[in-house]
Amino acid sequence: MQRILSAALPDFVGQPVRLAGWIHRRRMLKSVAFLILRDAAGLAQVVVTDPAVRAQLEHLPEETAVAVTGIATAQPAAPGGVEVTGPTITPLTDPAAPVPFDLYRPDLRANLPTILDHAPVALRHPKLAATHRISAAAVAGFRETLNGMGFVEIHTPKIVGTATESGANVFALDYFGRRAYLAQSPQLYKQIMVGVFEQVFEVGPVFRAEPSDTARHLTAYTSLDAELGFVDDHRDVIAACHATVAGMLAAVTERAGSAVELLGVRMPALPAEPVIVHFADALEMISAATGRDVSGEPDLAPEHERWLGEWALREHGSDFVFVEGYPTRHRAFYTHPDPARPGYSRAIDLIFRGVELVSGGQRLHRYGDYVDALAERGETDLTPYAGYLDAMRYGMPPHGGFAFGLERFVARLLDVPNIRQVTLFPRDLHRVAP
Ligand code: AMO
Repeated sequence: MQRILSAALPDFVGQPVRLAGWIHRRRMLKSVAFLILRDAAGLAQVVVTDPAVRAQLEHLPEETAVAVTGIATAQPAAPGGVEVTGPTITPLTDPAAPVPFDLYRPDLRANLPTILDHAPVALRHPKLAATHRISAAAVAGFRETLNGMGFVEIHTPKIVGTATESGANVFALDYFGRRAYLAQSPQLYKQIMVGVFEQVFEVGPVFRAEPSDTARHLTAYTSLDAELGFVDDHRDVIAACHATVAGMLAAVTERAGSAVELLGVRMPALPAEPVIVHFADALEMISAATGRDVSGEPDLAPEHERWLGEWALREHGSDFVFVEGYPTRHRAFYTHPDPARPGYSRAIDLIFRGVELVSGGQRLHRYGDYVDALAERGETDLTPYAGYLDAMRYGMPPHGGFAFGLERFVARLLDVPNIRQVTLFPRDLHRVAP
């Protein structure tokens, strides 16, 4: 008999069915036993009255993978209004070892290190699984939106010869006796590929040797990158990024609606027009509001980002705010300065609920400007950048782009305090397993 998923049971009332999944919970009552079966689509109730099947169930602990055949029977009290009666149970593997927590409870009652240590089984909890369904929907939305706008998906090397973001937090590796690095971002390659396709995007892992133990940093995360050519300035980048956020949120609602409901996710407010504030104005507002002069600061501190997040919600009804015009010398070498405001750049960040979610901006595109920008940062040996700079020598249009941290996006969306709570198998200062 063909297997069906639990969600399809209502279509088979009165007929024999075959389900397969995990034993989510057993409830052994006096005259009857209930087996709650969990599969990819949800839960199904199986009613056991036959003493022999009941005796078999006694020896099949929670999480054992089984197949169940029986009759789909209408039962208003069961999930989906249908249960399975008269079952035969076939174990599909050995009885499961005791699980360190009860996966059938509405919430996983264990602390974060225990959950992460036991991730392979903890992730089966419906709420943890729902978190990652939302993550998958967000990625699907990223892809759909950019594909719809004519961007081409690319896949760039993760083993690279040069650091892209800064020399400090890069993992070095021994590459057949030579020094190589794990890619901190696809930055240089996505820019090069603008010279081929005009508009590109990539979804992939990136690596940061972050020595700090914070609730929003990982040493490996999923970067959602985009880059587009023939821009007028960074405002075109903001428009593309804003449309992408809208597409990601729509995809989460459409593709992961039941996960959103199960987790009680408060979907964020995103106005039709992006809220944009200049870096200098942001510092001025923060100084005025807090009574502490922060006007000379090179960057936004986490508490400043929090303040801006609250301001955007209060003043503009938006959970998102773009900050433009960060000081040039504190951004990466490829940052395009703002010709109208010396010292300031066309770099942007997007703050989501008070935390930086996206970085990006317009890039330099003339070869000579790169030589100068690298020299200003003490990099006079251009050999490591040779391939990249070739793209600039052979006619690169004005361009720009942006990158999201996927885990940051999901953490803010779900309003959880620690990024590790929404990361499948987090990597940090202390953790490389499981
Ligand atoms: P940046 O280094 O700011 O920019 O990274 C972009 C976004 O990635 C996320 N992020 C992280 N998430 C988890 N753990 C980390 N250690 C971590 N570091 C960064 C954040 C951040 O906003 N090449 C540029 C992007 C561009 O200009 O297109 C870059 O990588 O959400």
